[in-house]
Amino acid sequence: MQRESTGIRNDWTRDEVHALFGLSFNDLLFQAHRTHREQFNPRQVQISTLLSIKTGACPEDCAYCPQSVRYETGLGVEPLVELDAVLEAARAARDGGATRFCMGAAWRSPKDRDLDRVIEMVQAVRGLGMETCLTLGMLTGAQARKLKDAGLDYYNHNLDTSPEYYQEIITTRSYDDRLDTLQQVREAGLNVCCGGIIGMGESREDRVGLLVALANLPQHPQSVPINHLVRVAGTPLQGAEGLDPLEFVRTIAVARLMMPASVVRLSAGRTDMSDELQALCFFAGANSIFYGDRLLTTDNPEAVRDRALLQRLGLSPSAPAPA
Ligand code: SAM
Ligand code: DTB
Ligand code: SF4
Repeated sequence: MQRESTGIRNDWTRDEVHALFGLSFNDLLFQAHRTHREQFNPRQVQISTLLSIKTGACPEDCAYCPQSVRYETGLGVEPLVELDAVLEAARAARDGGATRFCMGAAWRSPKDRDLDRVIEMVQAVRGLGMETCLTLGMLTGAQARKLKDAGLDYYNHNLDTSPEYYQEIITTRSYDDRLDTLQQVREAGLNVCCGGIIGMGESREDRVGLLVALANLPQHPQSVPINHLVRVAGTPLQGAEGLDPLEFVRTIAVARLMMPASVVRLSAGRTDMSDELQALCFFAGANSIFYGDRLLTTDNPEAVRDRALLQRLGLSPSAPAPA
């Protein structure tokens, strides 16, 4: 377990976290930004690019997801992509300034045969000098160790929301399944990328519950993606009620205070955010983004817009961690 002497805690109570959310906006942002500066260079943002390596026809029923086979979202189904296509996309991402390449597959969990092909992709992308991240669904301990041995840097697996609200969003696997995969990934020695989605019609109590679940893991995830729901037509959440953007900023700020040394990623949903809102998120402690015109299947801001944004804010891409 982590120790309080390092300023890293994993014994947060929901009451404490409600108190943080309840601070005046200026007090919350001041505290979060101060913590951010103690831990990070506030002028640097880590940049990752995503590629969907297997798209659509997923058997799971995640209510937010355009890739579930259960919803009519008009998305084409694509089998596992060829290695050459992955390399080409990774090279373009690297040349555009990304330091990490994240590959996502619409699987409940990978088959061992598929994992071997994905491992070839990881090794090829590492050969370009980039960090690698995968998100492939649930993993066994043996699969997590195999990925670690192959040189994978990060594994993404999100808790998505609070344990209570989770059942409203996904019925085909449980919160405990998610926690189990996270344990396998952590114990294999991989860096953990784990966060959630905000704006799914959840209450503040659920946002508190998500952050408590993340911060009270035995070790804080090294990377914490905070996604804003992308409302995709055909999914059950297409009509989810909009969230006050300042509540989204508060969520980032509270994540920064609870997990001070973790990289907090301002993830999906930036296309609909103004530059000013994103600037507030960076001030509140976000220090990573996905860069490139696509996320997995939905749009991300165009690279040219992001370059201009970073320049306007005086932010620059951070170098990858030494291997
Ligand atoms: N199938 C694997 C899994 O679910 O673990 C990996 C791919 S899945 C698409 C990766 C993550 O994308 C999900 O955990 C979810 O947090 C995020 N995501 C999917 N659809 C989204 C949406 N419409 N808006 C925001 N985030 C979304
Ligand atoms: C994460 O938390 N967000 C990314 C990444 N991890 C894999 C995915 C966002 C997906 C948004 C919907 C889509 O493009 O399909
Ligand atoms: Fe499948 Fe992942 Fe989408 Fe859920 S989030 S439906 S597991 S691709």
